[in-house]
Amino acid sequence: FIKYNWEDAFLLDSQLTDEEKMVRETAQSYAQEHLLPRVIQATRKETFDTGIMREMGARGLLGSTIEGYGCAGVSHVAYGLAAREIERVDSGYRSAMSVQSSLVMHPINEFGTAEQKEKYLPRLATGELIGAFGLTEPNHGSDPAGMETTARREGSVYHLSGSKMWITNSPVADVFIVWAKNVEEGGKIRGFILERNMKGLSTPVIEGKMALRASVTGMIQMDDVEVPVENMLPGISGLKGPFSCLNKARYGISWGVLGAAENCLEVARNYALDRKQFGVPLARFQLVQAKLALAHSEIALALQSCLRVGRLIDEDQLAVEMISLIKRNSCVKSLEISRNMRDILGGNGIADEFHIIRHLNNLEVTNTYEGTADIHLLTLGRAVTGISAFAATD
Ligand code: TGC
Ligand code: FAD
Repeated sequence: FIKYNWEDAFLLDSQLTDEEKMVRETAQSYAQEHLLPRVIQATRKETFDTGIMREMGARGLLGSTIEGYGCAGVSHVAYGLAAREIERVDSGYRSAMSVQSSLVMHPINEFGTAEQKEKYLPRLATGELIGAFGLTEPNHGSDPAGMETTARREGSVYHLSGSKMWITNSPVADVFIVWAKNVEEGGKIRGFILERNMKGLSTPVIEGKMALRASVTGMIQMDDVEVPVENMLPGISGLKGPFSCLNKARYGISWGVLGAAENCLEVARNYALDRKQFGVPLARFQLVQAKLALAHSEIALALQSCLRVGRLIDEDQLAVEMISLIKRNSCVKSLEISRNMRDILGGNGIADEFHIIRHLNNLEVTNTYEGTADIHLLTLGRAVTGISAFAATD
């Protein structure tokens, strides 16, 4: 037998290529040296430093799975490993990377024209341009099929009207991928590329979030915004468009939240070894060990599942339900882990200098965005039974 390494239970390291390890190390050193020192103040003040996008771009972390246009062209496993390292510091920073990579660059790369790709991808890859993705609306979150935003063509422009809610990066974005119902196609959903300077577009900040405070969130309000016809994404129509982007982003979240959970475990373990009560370290108590051992087990199992799905994506063998399975599992387990690790710190567990309470609050959001835990459960329920239970009329 080999000696058990609790920090790498199933020898994940040995299943990675040299390139994947290199990407992980790049993301890890960037996150620890440049993001960690900023995160407490950013969270207290609810600010997002847009320079972070250029810093990520300089390290090849934006649109990293895309070939060409200045992107790194690495595997999906490498992308997942990078998400894990960034989110080890904060889910909000991983959000910024995910949105840019999976929700803005990916649809342009997959569904855009050659001109759209040339125009936007190189500058999104460096972080010179910041992107946002508008699907959710005030009246339609889990059911985007009901969206009310419309696009109405008149000559060489589409007129877009409607509003998008809870949009990561929208107040600081230069480019917006907005999904709207095209009136001339009987309400078929289409994707449009909007730019900051378009008349009728505004992006108010949503203030007072008690989670993901190091990420900026806002609305996209469109009051008859004129969008040139060449800014429509021609390669996709219907909900498949936004959902294809979500597959990628949800996959990244599945890895990312485990980084946050690992950080909670690391902090709680160190604390339990140092802190004494009843004359012995907290780590001596069976109830504390149980919490640490369970957290460790769930993280190890979840990492293997993410690795497996990443390999299947790279082999073109993905079924979308696999993403629902790992997105929900990683998010639900990480949230539970963060709660249990916070408990081990007692009163100190609510102090931001120990990081866990910030992760815990962030993990409430990761459980909700990109499809709530229950929506993914229903997706799996549909796969198991063949019966859709999303709507009362299903
Ligand atoms: P349904 O009838 O199941 O499907 C409609 C069409 O879409 C296709 N499809 C998919 N295609 C690709 N990938 C997937 N995962 C797909 N899921 C479905 C499907 O084949 C069908 O195509 P077609 O050609 O037959 O028309 O759709 P439904 O209306 O019944 O909805 C199902 C449901 C509830 C699962 C879906 O609406 C859903 O996933 N709701 C959750 C909404 C959501 O995730 N919103 C995320 C907003 S973006 C965000 O949160 C970003 S956070 C960013 C950050 O900061 O990190
Ligand atoms: P609702 O859909 O109203 O759901 C409320 C509750 O009802 C949930 O518990 C849900 O599980 C439950 N529920 C709903 N339908 C069913 C059902 N059929 N059966 C059982 N239970 C059900 N969106 C974007 O488009 N772009 C972004 O960049 C983005 N960033 C975000 C950033 C943050 C910080 C947050 C909080 C959200 C962001 N979102 C974004 C929106 C996010 O995707 C939605 O919040 C999410 O999809 C849930 O929608 P909702 O908030 O409208 O909740």
